[in-house]
Amino acid sequence: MKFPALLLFGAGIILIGFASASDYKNYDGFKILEVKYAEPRVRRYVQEIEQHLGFMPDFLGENWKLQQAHYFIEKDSVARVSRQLTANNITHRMRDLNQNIFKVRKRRDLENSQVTIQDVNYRYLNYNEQMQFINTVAQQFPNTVKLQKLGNSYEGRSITAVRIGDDGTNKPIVWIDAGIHAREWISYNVALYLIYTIASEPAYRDLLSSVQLVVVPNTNPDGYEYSRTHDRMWRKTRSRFTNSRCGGADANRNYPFYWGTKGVSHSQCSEIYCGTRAQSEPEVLALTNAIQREETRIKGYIALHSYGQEILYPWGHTMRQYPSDVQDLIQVGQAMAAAVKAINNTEYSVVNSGDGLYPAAGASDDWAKSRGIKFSYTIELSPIDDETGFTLPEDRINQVNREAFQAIQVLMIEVKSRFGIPKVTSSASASANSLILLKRLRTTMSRGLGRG
Ligand code: 0X9
Ligand code: ZN
Repeated sequence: MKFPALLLFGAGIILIGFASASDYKNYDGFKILEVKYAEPRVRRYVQEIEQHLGFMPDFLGENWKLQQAHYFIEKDSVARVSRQLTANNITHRMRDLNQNIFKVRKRRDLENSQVTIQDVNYRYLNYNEQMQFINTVAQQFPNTVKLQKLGNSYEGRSITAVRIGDDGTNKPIVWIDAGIHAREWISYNVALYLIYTIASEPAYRDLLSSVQLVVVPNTNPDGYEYSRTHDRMWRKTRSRFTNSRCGGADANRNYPFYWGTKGVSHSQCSEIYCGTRAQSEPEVLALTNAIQREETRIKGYIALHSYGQEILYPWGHTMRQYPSDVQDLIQVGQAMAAAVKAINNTEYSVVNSGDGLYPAAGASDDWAKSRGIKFSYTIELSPIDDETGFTLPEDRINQVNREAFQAIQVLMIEVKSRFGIPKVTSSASASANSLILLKRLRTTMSRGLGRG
């Protein structure tokens, strides 16, 4: 750690420093490849980039407003990739990395002090802090919040689900999970903010009386810790394989639906390595087992990822194939996007995950849909641009938390109105509140549809 400084912050003393390049894996010479795909010819090229380059470059995200795709190119491949693109008449830029993403503010772990919602809104937390936070929330709201262990990660960390509004009845469930990709840090904060807000604010009690929420705030704890301490760009799990110099599998290629087919790699060193077999990753096995145990009740599913500001709906394992109820998925997706926009004008685009820049099989959203979960999505959170990418500055966390919360609330309201068991509420104000929420949903939905 370089330039440590002792600062007084609130009641506690916090050590702040900056991770120096030597703390993290060195990415000197690596570039961000930016391809503008507005032209149909270039878009087709980008969709088939693997065949053209002979390998699948590490996709970072896309800026759909500027119609740019971003890839992370290894130092030794930069010249060759650039030559190939030029030979194919593909205009592109090889940009330097924003070194700020490697200068993540590191604080002394606050294990002995309480992690608060302020922390969730203004800084990235380590895994222990995340777990400490959900424990505190469970203690604070014992009637509303229960913790459930789903299993262990490869390195033995607990994968914990937070069940909110589980009163033993058969209410429909909305399931949210976060951070299957280790480097997509904002997703963890969004999940923790959701847990706290739904559990603590009386305004959501009525919603919770009809819909249960299950949130898994960290589905890849090993990968996340590794990304925090060793390699900022780490995406996969941390499984080790004998006789291989590379470890980890892309857990979002490891689900048992069209496993190992398109948009995956069978090479252990690839960022999109799909694992030795479907559910080879203990994290994926724990998640799929848990979901399957109550799949008939789960009506909504969202996997939180970053970045790109997109609400993706199935199918994503191939192109131009949609579930029979795709119109419902689009309609609710647009209602979610409209609710986000209403907060601060941030735009999310609702698109099919396979028709975008690349189909990818073995992802959680497709698998959830294949198990009969009607509203299944992947949300690529902010930012939209690659300038900060996976390291969204900490002062922007709060806004993304609030925006994503709106989207999830819309899904919960939709699940309530379609699948909720009608009941007479004891409190008049609770039902009035629910009516307001439903009315808001209808308005946002009609606005969303207007966007076309
Ligand atoms: O590629 C992924 O796993 C997701 N994008 S990310 O940049 N966060 O890695 C998108 C998954 C979309 N869903 C399917 N293709 N099924
Ligand atoms: Zn992701």
